[in-house]
Amino acid sequence: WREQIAPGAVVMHGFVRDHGPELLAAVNGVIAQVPWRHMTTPGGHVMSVAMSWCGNGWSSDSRGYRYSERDSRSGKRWPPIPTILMALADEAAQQAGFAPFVPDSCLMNRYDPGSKLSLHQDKDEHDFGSPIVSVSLGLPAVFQFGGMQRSDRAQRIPLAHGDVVVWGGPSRLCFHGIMPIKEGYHSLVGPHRINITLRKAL
Ligand code: MD5
Ligand code: FE
Repeated sequence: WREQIAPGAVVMHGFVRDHGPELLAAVNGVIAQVPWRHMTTPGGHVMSVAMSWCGNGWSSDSRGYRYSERDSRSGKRWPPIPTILMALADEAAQQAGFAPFVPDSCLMNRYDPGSKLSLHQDKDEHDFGSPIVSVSLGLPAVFQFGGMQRSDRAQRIPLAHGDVVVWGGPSRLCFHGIMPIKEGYHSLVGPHRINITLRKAL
């Protein structure tokens, strides 16, 4: 079922529940080329979440966060976004009421038990008019969904394997985070939660 949790924010429960194996195969294809890595924040902290990406890639260093077409070390483009993810992003965005969506960037987050993502805003994309489509696989999570101010009270939204959330309109710039993941094992994904976000970044 579908749940609107704020203007522009739609949770599509179980939207990709039947496509786990294909989605995981797409993730593993990217991981083979861009192995999971723990990034250091501009503040010098190593993140508990491991990341990989395709399309326009993500990087974080002492100068801040940036998207780029190429791996600055090898000079090569990051791998392309798998077709199944392009199709899913467009389908979910349109069903949530947004215009056809052609993402150019795909960030993948792997959470092991105990990993968390602190409250933050996504504001490094150049285009805030496009939504972000987020896909949850594997272990469940509790999503914190706040307001435009860090201090705004956050709702707690459970996210399960196969859930898709479309974040657009006024919700696009809300503070959000992921509570520490509980110990567990998912039959397809193992002892992890994987989140895939599709974005128009550049
Ligand atoms: C996750 N990832 O579950 C989340 C899903 C990230 C990140 O937060 O930055 O990689 S995306 C959730 C999201 C995106 C854009 C806006 C809002 C939430 N929001 O307004 O709440 O790994
Ligand atoms: Fe985020």
